[in-house]
Amino acid sequence: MRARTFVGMGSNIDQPLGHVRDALLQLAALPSTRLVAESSFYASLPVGPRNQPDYVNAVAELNTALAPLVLLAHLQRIERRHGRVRIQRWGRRTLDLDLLLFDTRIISHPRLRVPHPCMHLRMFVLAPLSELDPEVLIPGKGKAGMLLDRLQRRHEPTVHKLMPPTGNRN
Ligand code: ROI
Repeated sequence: MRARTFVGMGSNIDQPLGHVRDALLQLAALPSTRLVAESSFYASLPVGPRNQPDYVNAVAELNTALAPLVLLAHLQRIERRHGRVRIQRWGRRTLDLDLLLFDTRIISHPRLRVPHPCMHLRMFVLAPLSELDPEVLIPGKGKAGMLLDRLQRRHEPTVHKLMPPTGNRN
């Protein structure tokens, strides 16, 4: 069985756009997986400590035959290839890949929680996700587009579109 999954990407050091672009190519090359769509690239203010550079964020839609924990292991391997080191909790990073959604499954495992906790509260996730599919359901929370509208009515915008997708789809 194949699953529709969404992966969030974020980077804020060491040429962030380059990290996110490369990550898209590496996602497209995963076994038993197709890169179905990629969002625009967004610039976003840091959530968490403010004394760090702005982020570049994007979301990729994948269609995969991999199991969630296998996909997670691939994402972590890609992060390591980008020299991912945790300098500080909630601090700057070369590349962060988050498994946001896996069909409409709710996964609660010591190494993986899906939907990604807090994704429904973060404009840097909801803006690119809604661009791909505003109707996509975040189980237990609602549709991405509706959640983004709600956030935008209550808060100043913290994200803006930087550039359109690169067209890596296969
Ligand atoms: N803030 C933004 N804007 N984008 C991110 O990808 C991001 N990732 C994180 C924390 C540190 C929570 N803040 C972020 O992990």
